[in-house]
Amino acid sequence: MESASIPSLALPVGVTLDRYIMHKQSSFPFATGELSQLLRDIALAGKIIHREVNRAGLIDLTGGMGSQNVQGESQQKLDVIANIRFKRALKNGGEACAIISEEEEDIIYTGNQNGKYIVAIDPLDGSSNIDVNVSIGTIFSIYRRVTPVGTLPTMVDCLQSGRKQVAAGYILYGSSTMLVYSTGCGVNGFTYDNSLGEFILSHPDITSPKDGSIYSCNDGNWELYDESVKAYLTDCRRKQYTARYIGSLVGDFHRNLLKGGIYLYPPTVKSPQGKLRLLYEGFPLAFLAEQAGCIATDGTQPVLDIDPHSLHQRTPLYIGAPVMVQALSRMFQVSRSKFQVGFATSNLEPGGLAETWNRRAAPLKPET
Ligand code: AFP
Repeated sequence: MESASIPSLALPVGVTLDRYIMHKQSSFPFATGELSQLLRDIALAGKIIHREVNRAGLIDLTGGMGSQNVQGESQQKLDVIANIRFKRALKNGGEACAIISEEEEDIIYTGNQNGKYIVAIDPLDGSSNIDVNVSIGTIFSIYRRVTPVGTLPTMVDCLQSGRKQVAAGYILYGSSTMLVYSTGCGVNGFTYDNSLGEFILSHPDITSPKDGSIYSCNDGNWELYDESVKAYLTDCRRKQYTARYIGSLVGDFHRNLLKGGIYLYPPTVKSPQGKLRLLYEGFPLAFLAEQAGCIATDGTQPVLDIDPHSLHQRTPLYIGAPVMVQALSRMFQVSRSKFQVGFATSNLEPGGLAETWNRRAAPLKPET
């Protein structure tokens, strides 16, 4: 029998991701294990990216490719590598019939027409931070296909409501590598143990604080923000909240999830629909946020209620602690009622309503 002092000499390692996934699967009597396998495929690719990210500076993996992705953003070598790694893992796994990736314009057919699932993925988000050793991440979202198994998946499978996600998560390559995911029954976080090569449950049942004092946005865009966003941010400054912004959505979201805060990426005149992508940034993070007790809105409606109409659709994103997001939403409401028109992001386009409001709101010039 172990004496009372022995366990402290050999502390238990904890629950591995694999065991956790299997355990969760056993609580669904009709589960086939395919979603579990899909999550394990993603975790495996994540381990490989972890390895590449960690030695990037040593084996010439930093820097740009000299090419652009479908968004017109310059591709980093690791963007391309991560895309290949995830595609390969998902194709070889066999559970996914199609992939939507930030790096590719069209639906990627895996060749597994019997696969039940669709995966939307940003293989490496925040990649402009790679060269300077700042946190980056992978974001993923999983849907069950709606067209019959055995046929070629279509746009109908790929453009489903965010509420139809069966799982979503991210891998954060930061001071440690973490995988955080939800299948709709809470959010759990696993930290990668390099020596074991395993993700270990470190953050069970993540619940985010209801309120917070961190706000995260690109202050350099201030002049391009709508008046209600400026009013909210001014209030954050007045309250002496803490400004924190990495420029890696996963890192910014993760910090605020754990500590309590709000992340804002509003539409600007430059990006009238917002900069972030709905399918592989907005939807998965909104799914996790709601699961952890947070709110995600585009300024008019919950992000998960947005109707997707294209693979690389963009969205404004305000996400985080409910008290903070509600305070911001009140500012939007005031602004809407002031102008007595519905607020839509298309209104920010040149010639759109916002431009008209601004013209109307400008101080009247003397007649003569
Ligand atoms: P990259 O992957 O091209 O670096 O884009 C990352 C991102 O979409 C998101 O992760 C950041 O929050 C956001 O862009 C930062 O963008 P700004 O530089 O416009 O603040």
